[in-house]
Amino acid sequence: MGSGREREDLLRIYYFMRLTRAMEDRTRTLFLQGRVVGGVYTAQGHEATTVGAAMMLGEGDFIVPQHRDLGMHLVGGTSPRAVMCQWLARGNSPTLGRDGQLHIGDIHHGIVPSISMLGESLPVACGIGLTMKMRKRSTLVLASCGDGAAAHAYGMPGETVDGNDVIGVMKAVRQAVEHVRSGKGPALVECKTFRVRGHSEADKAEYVPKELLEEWLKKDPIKRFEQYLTEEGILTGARRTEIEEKVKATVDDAVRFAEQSPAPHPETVTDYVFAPDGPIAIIGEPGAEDPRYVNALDTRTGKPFTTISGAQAIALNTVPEEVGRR
Ligand SMILES: Cc1ncc(C[n+]2csc(CCOP(=O)(O)OP(=O)(O)O)c2C)c(N)n1
Repeated sequence: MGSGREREDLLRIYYFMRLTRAMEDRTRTLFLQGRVVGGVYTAQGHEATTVGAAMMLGEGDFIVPQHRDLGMHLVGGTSPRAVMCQWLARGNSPTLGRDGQLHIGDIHHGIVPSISMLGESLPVACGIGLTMKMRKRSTLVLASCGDGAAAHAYGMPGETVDGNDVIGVMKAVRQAVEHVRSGKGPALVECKTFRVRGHSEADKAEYVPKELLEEWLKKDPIKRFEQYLTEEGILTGARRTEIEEKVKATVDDAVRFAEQSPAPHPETVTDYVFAPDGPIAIIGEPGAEDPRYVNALDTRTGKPFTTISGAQAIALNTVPEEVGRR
C-alpha cells in the first residue's frame, strides 16, 4: 500500500497515537501517586481524532484545542518533556509552572492554551483568523470543541465522520483544510468518538452503561489502526516493538526531565499577570458617551488607539508576528 514515504507517514501517525495514549497512561499513575498538580482530564479513545486532525495542518497554522486534545499538542510540536513539565507544574513548562494539565498551550508552536469555558475555542479561532487576514497571511486555524458546542446554525459546510478511524478523520479534515485554504470560508468536521474513561481521573464513570463502554472499547482507534497497518503489511512485529520502545523511552525521559525541573520560584508569582509597564489601556475615552474598548486610550502615548495602526492595535491583544506552528 502506497509509497515508502506514505508508509512511513502512517507509521508516524501510529507513533503519535501510541505516544498520546502512553503519556496519558503515565500521568494517571503519577496522579494516583499524588505527583500531578490539579486534575487530570484524559481522552482514551480520542487519539484518531486529535492526531488525525492535527496531522492535516501545515507550517504556521494555529490550533485552538480543548481540554482533551493532547494528541494535537504533541503533533503540533509541544515536546513530551514540555507536556510533562506542565502536568507536574514545573517552572519550565509552556505556562512557566502556572496552572496544571488543563490549560496547556504553547504559542511558540501556534497552540493556544485550552480555555475552560467550553465553546470559547471558536471565537478565539475567529479572532486569530481575522488577525491573520488583516496581516494578509494565509494561515489556517483548527479549533476543537465538544458535541455540545457544535451546531448546523453556524451555516458552514460540515461532515460527520467516525472519530475512531484515523484515516477517515484525516480525509475529512484534509477536505475541510482545502475548502478553507481556497478562501471559501470555515468548515466543520464532527468526529463521532467516545471517551472510555471518566471526566477526570477522580471520576470512575460508573454512570456509563457497561455495554456501551464495552462497545466502544472494541472500537479502540489505536487497535483499529494497528490492525489496518498490519494487514497492509506496513506494521511488522519488529517495527511495532521499535515504536513501542521509542514511546516508552520518550515518556520515561519526559517524566525524568519534569521531575528534575524546578517549580516556579515564588518571587515570580506575579510575573506575566500584569503588563510590565503598567496598564496599556483604560477603558473609555474621557467624556465618551459610549465607553467601549474601541475608545480605549493607549496610556503609553495618551492617545486613542485609533491614532495607531489597526495592525498595532490588534497586536496588543494577540500573538507576536513571528510565532507559528512547528
Ligand atoms: C460554558 C461551560 N459550561 C459548562 C462547563 C463545565 N464542563 C466542563 S467539561 C464539561 C463536559 C463537556 O462535554 P464535551 O464538550 O462533550 O467534552 P467531554 O468533556 O465530554 O470530552 C462541562 C459541562 C464549562 N467548562 N464551560
